[in-house]
This record gives sequence, structure tokens and C-alpha cells, in this order.
Amino acid sequence: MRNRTYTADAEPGRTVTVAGWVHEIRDLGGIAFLILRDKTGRIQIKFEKDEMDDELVETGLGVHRESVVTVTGDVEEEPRAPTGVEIVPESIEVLAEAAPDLPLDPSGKVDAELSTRLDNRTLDLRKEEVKAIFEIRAEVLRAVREQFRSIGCTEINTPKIVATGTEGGTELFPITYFGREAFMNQSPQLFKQLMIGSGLERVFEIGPIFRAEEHNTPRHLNEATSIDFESAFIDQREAMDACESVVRAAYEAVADNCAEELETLGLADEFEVPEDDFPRISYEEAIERINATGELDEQLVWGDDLSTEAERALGDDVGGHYFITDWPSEIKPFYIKDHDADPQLSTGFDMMHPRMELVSGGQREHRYEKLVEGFEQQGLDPDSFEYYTKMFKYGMPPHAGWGLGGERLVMTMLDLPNIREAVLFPRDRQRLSP
Ligand code: AMO
Repeated sequence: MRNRTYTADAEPGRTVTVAGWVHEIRDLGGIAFLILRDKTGRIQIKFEKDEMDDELVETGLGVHRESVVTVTGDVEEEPRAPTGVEIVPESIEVLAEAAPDLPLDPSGKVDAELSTRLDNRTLDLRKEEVKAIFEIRAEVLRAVREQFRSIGCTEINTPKIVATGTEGGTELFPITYFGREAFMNQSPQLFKQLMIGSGLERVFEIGPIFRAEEHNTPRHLNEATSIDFESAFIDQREAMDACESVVRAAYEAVADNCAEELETLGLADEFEVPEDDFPRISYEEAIERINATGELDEQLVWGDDLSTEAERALGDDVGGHYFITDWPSEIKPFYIKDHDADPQLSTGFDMMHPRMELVSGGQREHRYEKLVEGFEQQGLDPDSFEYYTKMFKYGMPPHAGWGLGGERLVMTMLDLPNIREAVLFPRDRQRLSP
């Protein structure tokens, strides 16, 4: 629509055509109002029944809520209108009539269960506070991309249909690929590492990862968005620096550019950009601190993975984003390098929000012999990863990187109770459509 004006730009003294959804109709007798909503806000359309053409009044007030209309008319100042202006209509056209029985009330007056909302996501996204989440998500991704570019990364896109898994066999989704077994990729891990030996050296990818997670939890998805980083000639410490800079850039961009959305979500006062450096706590210190909180029924011992309760206890203790470094080698994947001085200790790290893990990463094993040894130790067949290991024979620099869960970043940033709130169309154990 070439001559369309957004409601936010409708200035008094002009004749405009606005387009959007019928948010509400308020009939007070001699006078009635249609509230029209578009992506920028709402505007009041005034109908003075006695002074207007009957057909115009009938069309404007007879239309069902959430129908799509265009209205042409003069914009006038009106202090009593919700936005201080209103439109006196000359013509109104119904472009798409909505059925009277809506499965979900987009005005938000009637609460709906999350599952009803997700079943009717299109209508759900007409709510300001739901739309705000996705405006912020878009800003986070924009800022993350910009930050990666500013530290010299090239954006890559790698295959999502693959021959092998990388993050543990039980979480794979098998598919049939022209009669052969294939899988949905769990992580761009091996592909991003292969780029390290290429001329690109420093890369990032934002794309889907697929995990056949056993559990339906508020923080797991079966299809998630992974924000991946990998760089040649850096160690795990420099990878952590990059991680911190990307997360901070996302927070800064939201603070700078999403004031309205934060206000809509009721977060305007409490939203904080993490200012201090994220503490780097070794795994050993982490288990000591967790045990010292007395929050767990059973004390942790060296070699244990951290349960949700353990993460929560430490998160409460630290109170902000932090890293856990130097994990036991045996609980980190084959591609993570061990410390040369102590092979029991790995260079793997996690970056945590007090509520949950956001990132895993580490320095990678770039030495061919050691890499193949690592496969065998973890019970994996190096032959099925030959396309990957082979390239380590032809000049693979030392390198490090990490993967950040995009939805978890948004979820923790906005204090959302469920990760599904941060995905348009979540995939979980029950949900395959829409
Ligand atoms: P990891 O498996 O820890 O590491 O995943 C990295 C981050 O991705 C997010 N994430 C998920 N988010 C929602 N639902 C899921 N099912 C899910 N699985 C993972 C988390 C997690 O911290 N290849 C390594 C990364 C690397 O070393 O570069 C990897 O995939 O926020």
C-alpha cells in the first residue's frame, strides 16, 4: 500500500490512510470508537452517528474484532483519545473479515494457557508484550552479528543434514537420505572447526541445531538456535573474552534500542547490562562452592557433572554471569583439548547465567594423533569422522570457540519463565505444528 501511514505517524492536520486490525469497538450511543492497531501502535477512529453517512457507520461498527481494515480520514487533535489524536473517517474498507469466535483474545483481557497461545501463535503475536519479545530477539541477533563482524569474523552457513552426530549419540534425530541413514545436525561443531584450517580463520554461524532431548523442560527445545564462534590462533581464554563481548553487545543493544519493548515487558527499571568482567571459576572451585552452600542433598565429588540444582546453587552464590573453566576431561567431548600439564583437566568451559548454562566452549584438539586417540577413548569410530580428521593432517592451526544458545540468551535476558516464549514455533516432544 503505497499511501499507507503508520498509526504512530498520523499527525493532526493531515488526511491519512491507516491500515491494521480492529482492536476494539466502543459504542457509547450517539458516538462510537473503533480502535485500529498496526505494528507501531493504535489509533482511535471516531464515529458521530448522526453526522455521518449511515453506510460508513455501519461498516465501521459492524465489523468483527481483529478484522483487517483500512481507514481514510482527517487526523485531529483529541486530548481524550488514548494517543492524543483521532481520525474522523471519510471511508473505510474491510480487507479481511475475522470470524467472531477467536481461539485466542489478542487484546490480552482473557488469559490463555501457553499451549493455546502456541497453537494460535499468529494471534498471540498481536499482543504487544509477545511482539516485544521477538523485536528484542531480532535486535539481539543483529547486535551479535555486528559484534562478530567487528572482531573479524566471517558469517558461515553449514549443512543441517549430516552423516554423524557430535554431541552424544542418544540425542540424534535420524532421517532417511535417499535410502541412507542420515541425521539432523546437533551442532555446527565439526564444520566450524574445518573452517579454521581454511583461509577464513575466524567464523561465526547463527543457525538451527536439533536435539532429540529426552526431557520436556522449560529450558530445552528440540530445535534451538545456536550462535557459534570459532577462531584460529586463540586459546580458551581469548575465546571467553570473545564470548563476553558478544553477550555484552547484545545487552547493550537492547538497552540502547529497545526501550519501548522493555517498558512493555515491565523491565524498564530492572534491565541491566552486565558491567563487570564475568568471573572465571574453575570446576574444582565450583564444586567446593556448591558443596559449601549446603543446598544439595549429596555432596559433589570431582568428576560429577553439575545438576540443575547444583547450577542454581552456584548461580545464586555468584549472582551474575560467570564462567566455569577447566572441566574434567572425561565429561567434555572429544574435540576439546586437555591441558598439556594435566590430561585429566580439559580446556573446556561453560558460561553461565545464574539461572542456567548459556554457552559451552573450549580450546580444540588440533593435533591429528591426539584427536584420533580422543575418538577412540570416547568409544567413537574415527573412520566415520574421516572427512573431519583428515583435514587435521594438512595444516590445522590451534583454535578455540564456543556455542551460545540463542533462546536461552533471550530467555534469561528477559526473565521469561519458559524457553518456548522466546521461539516463534517451538519444537518439543509434543509439538510438531504449527
Ligand atoms: P552444547 O551442547 O553445550 O555445546 O550447546 C551449546 C549451547 O546451546 C544451547 N543448547 C540448547 N538450548 C535449548 N535447547 C536445547 N536442547 C539445547 N541444547 C543446547 C545451550 C548450550 O549451552 N559444540 C558445542 C559448542 C562448542 O564447543 O563450540 C555444543 O554444541 O545454551
